[in-house]
Amino acid sequence: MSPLPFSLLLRRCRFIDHASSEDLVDIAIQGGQITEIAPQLPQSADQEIDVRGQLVSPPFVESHIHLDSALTAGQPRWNQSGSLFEGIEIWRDRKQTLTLEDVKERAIATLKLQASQGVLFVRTHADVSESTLTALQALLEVRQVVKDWMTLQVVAFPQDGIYSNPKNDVLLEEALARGADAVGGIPHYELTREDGVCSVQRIFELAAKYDRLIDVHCDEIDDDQSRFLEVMAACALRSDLGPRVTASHTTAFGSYNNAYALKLMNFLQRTQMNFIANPLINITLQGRTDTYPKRRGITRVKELWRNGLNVSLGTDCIQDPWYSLGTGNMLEAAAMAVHVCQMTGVDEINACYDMVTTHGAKTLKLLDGYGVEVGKPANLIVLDARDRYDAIRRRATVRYVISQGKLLAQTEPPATQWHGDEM
Ligand code: 17E
Ligand code: FE2
Repeated sequence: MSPLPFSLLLRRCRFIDHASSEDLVDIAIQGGQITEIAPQLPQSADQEIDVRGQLVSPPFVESHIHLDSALTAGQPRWNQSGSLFEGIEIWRDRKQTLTLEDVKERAIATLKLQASQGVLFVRTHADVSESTLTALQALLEVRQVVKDWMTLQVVAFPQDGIYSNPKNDVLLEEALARGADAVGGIPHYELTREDGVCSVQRIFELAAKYDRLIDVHCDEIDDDQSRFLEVMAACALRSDLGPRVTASHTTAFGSYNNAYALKLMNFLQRTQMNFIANPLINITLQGRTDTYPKRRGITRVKELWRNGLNVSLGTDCIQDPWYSLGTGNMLEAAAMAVHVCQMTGVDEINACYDMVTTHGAKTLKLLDGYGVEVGKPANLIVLDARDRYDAIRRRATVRYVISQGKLLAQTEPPATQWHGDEM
């Protein structure tokens, strides 16, 4: 009896875990799963792709983006100061005109842009401090629409604070009842420090009540006195929820004095919580009130990573009130982290690649659903690169994107024709 053909066979793959080896493998896919990985598989398949020694990696994970505001830059006006707070004010005006169609169209266009560049897992924030909950409802619907090619998580994010308006607490809870995957918050933007502390406690209470993950915009400010991360750490320790908790941005950590930062780092290690840095955005939003020397305004990525904490990187924005640029390419975020966090050693560059793949998967709790291994769902990408370092250095093109066993997108790398003199 002849062996069953596979639905998809990738020939001559360079496996990311041993990219330096010259041994190439074939990867066989059937029924949406990876069924075999071995050199020169003798069987045939419905579709075969010769990868010609290019790098096979698990897909990119976008652990932090705001899909509700993506592709709105300039509406109703441009951010002149470049600050976070002007961005929040512009968005407050823009969000009055949201419709389900408007949010869904922009979110799906952004997800396609990211998927075509190898992103198959996304965590988006949805602003729930808006009385109709349009952004949240639209993104919950998008989660369903894209589920056959993209896994989307939605965080209920009260952009204006939980206590700035008495309705916001009710809206946040309603968002969880409707099915948001995680509870968010913004303690540094609450009216008082006490409100900020209460907001963190409320987020943990809601996460326990609805059994959801936590992802808080925490201390996204250059104020060295903004210390809500310690409150998150205390709540994580007391609730034992640590691995289900994420602190996003935490840029004030870059401004804390070293004595405090050292003490805090020890507490954080005990929590096992996750961190997300958004280097493209925070290198532009922060430091705006400094003259010179001007702070970088990014959290202590290298130190968190060296201390064994899980750190991933997000894009945060694509053409919105906070950032008018953006391509959705995770290698751009990784390359910016290499520069801004001075992670230029080869092991550090490789770690920045892991921060947009495996570390993001850990933050999103993808668990056994992620990774290029026999028995796992067939989600993988092929990059025009030799290894992780090469991929980041050249912002390598993602040649093929395989999602749930099927070829989803394919891109040719740019090719130059040299017309000058031969030398
Ligand atoms: N909202 C916020 O509070 N911080 C950000 N970086 C963005 C939106 C993009
Ligand atoms: Fe954000």
